[in-house]
Amino acid sequence: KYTRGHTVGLVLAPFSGGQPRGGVEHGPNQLLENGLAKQLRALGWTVEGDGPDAMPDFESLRPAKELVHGILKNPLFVSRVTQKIHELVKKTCAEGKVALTLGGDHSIGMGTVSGSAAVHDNLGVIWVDAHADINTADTTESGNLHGCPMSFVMGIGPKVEAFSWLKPCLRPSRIVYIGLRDVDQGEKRILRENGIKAFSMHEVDKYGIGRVMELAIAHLGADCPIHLSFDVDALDPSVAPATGTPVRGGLSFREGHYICESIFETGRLVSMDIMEVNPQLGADHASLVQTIQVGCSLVRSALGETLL
Ligand code: 5AB
Ligand code: MN
Ligand code: MN
Ligand code: MN
Repeated sequence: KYTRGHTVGLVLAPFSGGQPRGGVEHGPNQLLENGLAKQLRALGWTVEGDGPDAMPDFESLRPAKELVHGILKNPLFVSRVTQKIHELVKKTCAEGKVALTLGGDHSIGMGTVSGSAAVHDNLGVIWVDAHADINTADTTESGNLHGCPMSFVMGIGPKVEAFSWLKPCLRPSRIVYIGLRDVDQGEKRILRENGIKAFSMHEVDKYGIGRVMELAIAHLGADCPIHLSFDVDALDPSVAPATGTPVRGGLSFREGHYICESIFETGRLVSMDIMEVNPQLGADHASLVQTIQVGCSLVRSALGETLL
């Protein structure tokens, strides 16, 4: 069912409220403009959700008055948007389609992971990122919710009133990280205390990406559905420069694609995010084009392009 010849349901998430930099809300539009839907059709997929009026306008969900919870920025706005994304991903998955969410900032992951987990029992999440995105309302030093989605879907840390709709839906053993290299002290403690599997860049260097993917997939188990959340800042900034929080020493072009190919090979990719493409960042037009093209090409690899 999750192989070429079946259906991809696009979920467009033009949202930047989980972090302070403008531009990331144009990610979905730019990925589509670059021909993503057409490219996936060329691979044999039926693609839905890229019609002329498909782009949602989340501005209407911006609350007149925000709730206050410590230093968290826009909690109610992020909550409303991610709840909407949750419903869309859940519906798409329930219809047996691969839910492909185009971000937008990574706070959207609250909606995509919870939406997919609502349909797929025993979901395993592969989170490819320079960052662990597992801060709680207590540990975050920035207050940016794109650094928090994992703790929110796990239900760890203090309850945040705005997010009462979001029920804990992901156990620590169902998570594998790849590409980490900028993890906050509080996050390191959370990873350690919960025994969460993480292949940082150190392990990628040590074992090579081939072995890392064998271990990652083995950790999740031989027959679980898989959600891939790919933050383009996992890639080295020389490969994906147009993103809000670049960190040097990242995945190479091939390592990023190898991750996607390995997950496609399992035949168990049920949902995917491509996040944090910010067309307004990067030094020049060329870095923008490069980043958008690499985003499209990661998705194509996850949906079967590079395997013969
Ligand atoms: B991204 C940081 N840990 O919490 C924080 O880009 C960075 O979705 C978060 O991975 C980066 O603000 C969030 C310092
Ligand atoms: Mn992220
Ligand atoms: Mn990141
Ligand atoms: Mn980022």
